[in-house]
Amino acid sequence: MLSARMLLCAALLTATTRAQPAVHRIIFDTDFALPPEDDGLALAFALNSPELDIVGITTVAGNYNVQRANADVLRLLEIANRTDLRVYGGASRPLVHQADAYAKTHYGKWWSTDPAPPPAGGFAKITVQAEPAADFIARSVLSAPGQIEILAIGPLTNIATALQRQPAAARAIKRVTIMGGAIAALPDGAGNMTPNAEFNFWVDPEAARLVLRSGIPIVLSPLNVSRKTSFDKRAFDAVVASKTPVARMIETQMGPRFARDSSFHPHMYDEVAAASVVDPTLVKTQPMIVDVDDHHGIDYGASIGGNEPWPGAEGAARIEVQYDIDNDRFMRLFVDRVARLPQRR
Ligand SMILES: [Ca+2]
Repeated sequence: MLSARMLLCAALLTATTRAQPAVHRIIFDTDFALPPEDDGLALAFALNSPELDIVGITTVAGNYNVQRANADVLRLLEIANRTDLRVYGGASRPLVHQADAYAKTHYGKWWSTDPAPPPAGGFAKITVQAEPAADFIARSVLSAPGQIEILAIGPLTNIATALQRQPAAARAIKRVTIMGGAIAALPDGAGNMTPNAEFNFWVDPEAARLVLRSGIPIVLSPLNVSRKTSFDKRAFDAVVASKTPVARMIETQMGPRFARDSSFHPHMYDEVAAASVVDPTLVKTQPMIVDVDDHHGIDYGASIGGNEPWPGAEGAARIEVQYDIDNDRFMRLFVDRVARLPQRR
């Protein structure tokens, strides 16, 4: 029979456990570039969020090529004194998508073969791991089934490649939170690369379709919710005032832009996806069937979401789609976290 003292101890232990934030073991999959790119701000946020245990960072071509993603992310880890984290170089090209004249004259340098320019402060001394990103993803999730999530904030090439090489990985991944897509059936659902296609999905439509159809539990953070947010001068000033090494880098990278135009207020994309893992109550989601058009026609890369199955979407999966955000609370959390001094774990 349990004594009163033992029951009290058990109650205290339960209360202590409840007070701790839930820790998410995540792989941070990114078409990285330093701020003003959103991946840079999202990683600055993630590094200072005790709810996130980053088990590895994987890079992919998207905003720029993978050489630049590697150089910039390694540099941010040095600035943030987080060289304990490992970076795995990923896909330099989408699964199928070939760069054409449209790709080369519109946003994105995923197709470029240029060497990476030196990031702010010069190239980092640390380097990427020898293991390719897709192999790291598959190995990690298969060695800890049901425990590891992926925060996917670039084209989904690495995850799709991991699933092609190791199909069993789909059942081992706990969840993927994706910044990608735009849902026309919800408000603010236009594309930003073509009239209907969002950039990450458009760069690698075949990968996006494969991952969305994989059966992995997925939360989608589409353009619809990004368009309700912005990183304005007030938020910038609050981050800069902390004078941490990361804040000084953000000031160097973004200060001239805000100095030219104090009304500059870029939307927040990857930052929303990251914050929604830390605090899911920041966003509202609804279940929808979402699929991606991989026909090389006028809607290549467009995501389509519906409440019920429709012809052509056979095999598409029902996922959680973010459609609204408490922007004031999100911004408070974002600024608070980015302005902290990074801590090694
Ligand atoms: Ca990104």
